[in-house]
Amino acid sequence: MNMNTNEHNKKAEQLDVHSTSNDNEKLTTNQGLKINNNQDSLKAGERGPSLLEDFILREKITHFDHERIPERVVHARGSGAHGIFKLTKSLAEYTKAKFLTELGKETPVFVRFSTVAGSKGSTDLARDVRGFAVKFYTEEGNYDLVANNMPVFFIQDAIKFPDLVHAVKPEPDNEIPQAASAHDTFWDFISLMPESMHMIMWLMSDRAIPRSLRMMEGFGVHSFKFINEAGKVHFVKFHFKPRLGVHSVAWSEAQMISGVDSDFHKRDLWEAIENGDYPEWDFGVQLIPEEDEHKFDFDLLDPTKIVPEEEVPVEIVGTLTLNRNPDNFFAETEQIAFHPGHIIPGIDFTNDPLLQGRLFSYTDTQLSRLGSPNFHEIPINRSINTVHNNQRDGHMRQQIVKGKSSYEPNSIGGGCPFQAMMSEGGFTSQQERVSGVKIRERSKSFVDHYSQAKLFYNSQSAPEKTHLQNALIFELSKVTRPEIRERLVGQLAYIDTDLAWKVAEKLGVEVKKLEWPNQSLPADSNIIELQSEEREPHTQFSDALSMMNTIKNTIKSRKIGFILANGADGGAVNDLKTKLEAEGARVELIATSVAPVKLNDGSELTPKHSLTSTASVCFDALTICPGENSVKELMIAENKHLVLHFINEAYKHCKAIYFGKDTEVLYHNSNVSAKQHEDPAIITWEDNDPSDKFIQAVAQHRVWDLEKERNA
Ligand code: HDE
Repeated sequence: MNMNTNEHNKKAEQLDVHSTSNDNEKLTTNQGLKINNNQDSLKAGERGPSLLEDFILREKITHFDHERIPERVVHARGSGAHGIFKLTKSLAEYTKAKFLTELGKETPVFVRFSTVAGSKGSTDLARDVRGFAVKFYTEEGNYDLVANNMPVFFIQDAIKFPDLVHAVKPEPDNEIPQAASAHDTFWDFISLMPESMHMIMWLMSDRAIPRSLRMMEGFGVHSFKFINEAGKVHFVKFHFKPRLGVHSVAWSEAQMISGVDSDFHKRDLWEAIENGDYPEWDFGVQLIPEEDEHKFDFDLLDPTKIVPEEEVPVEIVGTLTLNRNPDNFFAETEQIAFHPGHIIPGIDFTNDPLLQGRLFSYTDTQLSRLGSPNFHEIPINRSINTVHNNQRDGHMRQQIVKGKSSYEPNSIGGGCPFQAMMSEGGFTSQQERVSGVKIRERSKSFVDHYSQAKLFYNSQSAPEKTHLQNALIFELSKVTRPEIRERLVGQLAYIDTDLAWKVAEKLGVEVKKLEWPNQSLPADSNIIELQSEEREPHTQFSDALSMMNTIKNTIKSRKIGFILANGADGGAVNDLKTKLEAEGARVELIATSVAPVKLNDGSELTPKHSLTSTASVCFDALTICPGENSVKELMIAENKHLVLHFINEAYKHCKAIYFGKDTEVLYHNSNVSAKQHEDPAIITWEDNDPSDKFIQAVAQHRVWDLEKERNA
């Protein structure tokens, strides 16, 4: 454990009590008995049957037999890290939650990122929503902000969640496909659920294939409530904005990464933290006074809507930093149990019907996943505020509660534990006036499913629109039933005609704006109730929705591949490497094998990769290192096609490439030389200040604007 980052960190101290190390220890059974032979079972004679008496064998095998627990029903694949939340602006005017009011206060956190649809062992690069779940270990108890990297959701009511998840998961007869939405059942459901169209725009955008978990936003999705000391209420939307900007990979790249390194995101997060490149996010809030609840052209309780930043700006109030990897994946990342219902005084729920359903689901699911109502006692889940109540017993109880009384009121226990008054931090729910008839219906204020889908689509840059169209074409081409494709195109026609036409053309279907009730559905289908109004959004265009407008001023933690061979120019290679590393980039050497490479100054470098053990898709940018002999070796028959493939693929994926001195022959043999356009991300031996230009190009992430030209 890195002690520097955990000084005075109450959660880390608490976890330490439960941590152990096997260093310099003798092997024992679970009963603490030292084991003398861990190689052979106890047998009746050397070649005889094993004996039932062998308690060491029995204990070992029995534990092994039971070492799997059910994976999460959704969000099964995850990566987690410890960190700190620091408050940079007090929110005392809006909430009494102490971790949000005491300026400069540091609160320990654990964050778990996840994909949604795939199983625990599935690829990181699936086109999917990403979970962004944050547990704040506050002094008032655990506060969980169980967020996603997209600010809206597919459905408006929790009762549709099992349908949504069944539709996106592998199909029930053959369990195909894994971690993919590109199949009939998903698009069948979506094509019949107009309320999902805004979320579909996000899911088909590049947000669904992040470059890194460190380069994506987090959103609380629902409106929550803040309550201050005086009882005044504000609606609040939560945001995490990554300091490295919001960046993605290309879809064709994502598919390749899934083959080359399906742990790409998990590895990236782990390595960044090990390298001291601590991921950071600005934490922000959008605040809306209670009395302004109805001032918007959508319902604040509708989780398929954003509050455009142009209408309510995001105020940055804190910093989230991840600074320590878990010591044990299972004990921490797997056993952590989040719940949007874990709140603290000063924060409350709204009547968003999706949120209301979540409030039931999360504890319930832990009971089957972690197996006992005592899951709060697992070290990673423990509150740093001590727990005192009359709940008792159950599987795997850890706490030894002293005393005779386990009920309240009591006199035997002196009345303890006592209820806390509000002034002592006792939680009270907001006193909200509620009245209504019991009714199973959707509010009319929720019946606008296309206007914010339009807002999102219209706010995208040209390359982003192309990616989104191509994603829809990819997904729907995998759908086998023409009526589903057609129905979905019929929904797109409500968002943007050009989009609908472009997709329809590639699917061989007609653009027919869907009419409700849909003719292809049984006459008594209640789907008519979900019919949408056609409205223009109040805000027509939002800069915050396009990744083109993200932060592009840093190359910190970008992975730059240096391709080289024996004879590379030692001085030049080391100079560039030093310069890039000074800017925070990570340089990794790629050679013809992983054997040490001799540079022209007699020094040696050991490459991390060979041309066959990695691929261009694992890097943000490439340098083809200078040095005549190095280039000669790269150009011999067995290496040439590998190097050129590396360069051509990076070029196709719009990455920055720097061709050093002496590398003309590689440049001319690659597709790069065919370029007929100005390309700021191709830097050659002819450029002035090439390293500065290269740094600028890497900071831009990709030249998506030149994608057509680079793929011509
Ligand atoms: Fe979840 N969700 N969810 N969800 N969710 C779970 O809880 C559920 C929703 C989210 O890293 C489960 O412990 C329902 C929205 C994240 O451990 C389960 C509904 C958002 C994670 C569950 C939703 C989320 C989960 C599965 C609709 C974004 C991973 C395992 C009513 C704001 C947490 C578990 C982690 C996990 C239910 C909708 C985010 C089954 C019923 C909206 C990040 O309880």
